[in-house]
Amino acid sequence: MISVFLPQIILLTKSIAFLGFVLRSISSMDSSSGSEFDYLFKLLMIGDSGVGKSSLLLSFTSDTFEELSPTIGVDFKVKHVTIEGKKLKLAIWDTAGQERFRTLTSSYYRGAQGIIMVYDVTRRETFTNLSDIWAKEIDLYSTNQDCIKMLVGNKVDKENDRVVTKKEGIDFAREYGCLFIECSAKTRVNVEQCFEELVLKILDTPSLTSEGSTTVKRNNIFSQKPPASDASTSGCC
Ligand SMILES: Nc1nc2c(ncn2[C@@H]2O[C@H](COP(=O)(O)OP(=O)(O)OP(=O)(O)O)[C@@H](O)[C@H]2O)c(=O)[nH]1
Ligand SMILES: [Mg+2]
Repeated sequence: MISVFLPQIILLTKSIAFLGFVLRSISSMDSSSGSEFDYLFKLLMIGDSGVGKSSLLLSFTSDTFEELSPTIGVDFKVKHVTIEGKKLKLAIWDTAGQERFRTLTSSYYRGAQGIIMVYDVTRRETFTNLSDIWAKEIDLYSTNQDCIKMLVGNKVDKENDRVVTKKEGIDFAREYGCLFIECSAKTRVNVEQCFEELVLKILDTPSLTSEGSTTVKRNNIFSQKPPASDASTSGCC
């Protein structure tokens, strides 16, 4: 009997551990950098497994590049930045690209002001899946009509293996109304620019920064509603 429920029990245990990790991350960030900020933005990273979402996030938040395991469910990091004199708290959700987590990750689109769609310039299917899968996911699950999308072609350090041209990226971004950048989590080329350009565009969009939007202004992240999917039952991490 127990063996029937064993996978659910494992997932529940992992979920509780993940929730604890999230709360610890948030509180440690707050205590180290102060809780003062002008805006809290929720950013979401999506794209096929292996395109480098977690590596980009690590590169951005910790200036490091290391071999990572595929993300299980979702991961979460906070980064404080000051842009154009505004103190910003970025809550960045890094989703798993593997299909088996799709129902779980779909609930994390809610309330995001920015969505980063990542593909691997050396793997064409990760590019074609942008229109086949990821743009459709955004249409279905994003709740912010004016949410800013950023298309990111990652792994440009592997120029010899490139199969998706820069022009194809630009054309896609134009068609889908996204910002666009090519970068490398490994060499850190354009990594900061990627997040900075996205945030600048969010700051430039009144509906995303005005009172009454889902942006939390001068407030604590604990007052923000958690994603619709309850991490304690979703099997994340
Ligand atoms: N050469 C190179 N390798 C990279 C780069 N970014 C990521 N990788 C490698 O690509 C592989 C996948 O990276 P991840 O960051 O785990 O990919 P992911 O998109 O988070 O994958 P999932 O969590 O499964 O969705 C790892 O072996 C990374 O070391 C990059 O810019 N250049
Ligand atoms: Mg990952």
